[in-house]
Amino acid sequence: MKTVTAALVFPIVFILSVNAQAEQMEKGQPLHEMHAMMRLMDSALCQALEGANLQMFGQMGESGETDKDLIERGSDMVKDGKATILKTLAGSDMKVLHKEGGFNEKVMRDLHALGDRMIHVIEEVEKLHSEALKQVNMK
Ligand SMILES: [Cu+2]
Repeated sequence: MKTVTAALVFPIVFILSVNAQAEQMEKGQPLHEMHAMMRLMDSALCQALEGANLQMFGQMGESGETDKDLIERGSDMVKDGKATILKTLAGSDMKVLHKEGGFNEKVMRDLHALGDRMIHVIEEVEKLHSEALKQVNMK
C-alpha cells in the first residue's frame, strides 16, 4: 500500500512543483524582458554618447582627413543609439509585452520615463553638434 501511495503521490507532487516553477518563471519573465530592454537602452545611450565624443574630436579639425571619418562615424553612432532606444520603447517586442501583460506597471512606467530621458539627452547632444557639423560640411 505504501508503495502504491508513494507511486501516486510523488508524481503528483512533482507535477505540482513543476507547475509552480513554471508559473514563477512566467511571473518573472516580463521583469527579465524589461531588464533586457533596459540593458539594451543603456548600451544604446553609451553608443550615442561615444559617437558624440567622436564627433567632437573630429570637429577639432586637427587630424586631417580622419576628422571627417570621426564625424561621420560619430554621427552614425548617435543616430543608431537613438533609433535603438526608440525601437526598444515602441517596437514589436514592447508591443507584445504590453499585449501579454503580467508585468509590474511601475517598473514599466519607470522604464519608459528612463528611455524618454535618454532620448532627451541624445537630442541635446545632437543640438550641440549640429552647428559644428554644418560648419564642417561647408568646408
Ligand atoms: Cu512598455
